[in-house]
Amino acid sequence: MKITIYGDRISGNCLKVKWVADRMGLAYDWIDVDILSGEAKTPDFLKLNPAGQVPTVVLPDGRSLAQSGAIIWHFAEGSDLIPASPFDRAKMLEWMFWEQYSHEPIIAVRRFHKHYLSKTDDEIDPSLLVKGNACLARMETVLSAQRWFVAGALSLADIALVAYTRFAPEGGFDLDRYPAIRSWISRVEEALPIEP
Ligand SMILES: N[C@@H](CCC(=O)N[C@@H](CS)C(=O)NCC(=O)O)C(=O)O
Repeated sequence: MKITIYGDRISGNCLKVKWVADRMGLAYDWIDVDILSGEAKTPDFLKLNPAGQVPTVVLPDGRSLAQSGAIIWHFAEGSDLIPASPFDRAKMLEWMFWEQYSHEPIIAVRRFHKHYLSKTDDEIDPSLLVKGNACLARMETVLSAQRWFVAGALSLADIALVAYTRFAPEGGFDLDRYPAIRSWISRVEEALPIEP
């Protein structure tokens, strides 16, 4: 029995799960769930994940798991994607929680409104651009001094953060302003590897 991953490739949260599953060499079936047409809210899907969201995975024993951060932690347990030292593991979680609370709700949301809902800049909350650039500036400062977010090596923190950062231009964010971020994106893409 394989793992089943329910996901939509337009979603960075789903891609995090795919990349970690691929990096770990896990056998899985990928089921496309079109979030734009409401497939995550059908009665059948809600039985798998009552929150009506992807990514959702069903493990070979039938148990299901949601939330990209929880899934990638489960998939990567015991691997080099999770640092060995307790402090570094906690630091990795610090970045992953920051991504979910302060980065994804801004950069991914602006991308969704601009790129997928085709809203003009005037129709999008102007604070998203300001806050998104503040996030990117924070990352740029860190990545100007180090190659990876935690413990000198690729970890789940980089994977969580790269997912929507590499899509930031679709949200109207100019990554040419952030050369250290651009180099880091290339490093993460090469290390995983990520298909273009
Ligand atoms: N914090 C969750 C976010 C899950 C989420 O918001 N999923 C979106 C796609 S990125 C979704 O399923 N949207 C469909 C909907 O709400 O109908 C995670 O990291 O997995």
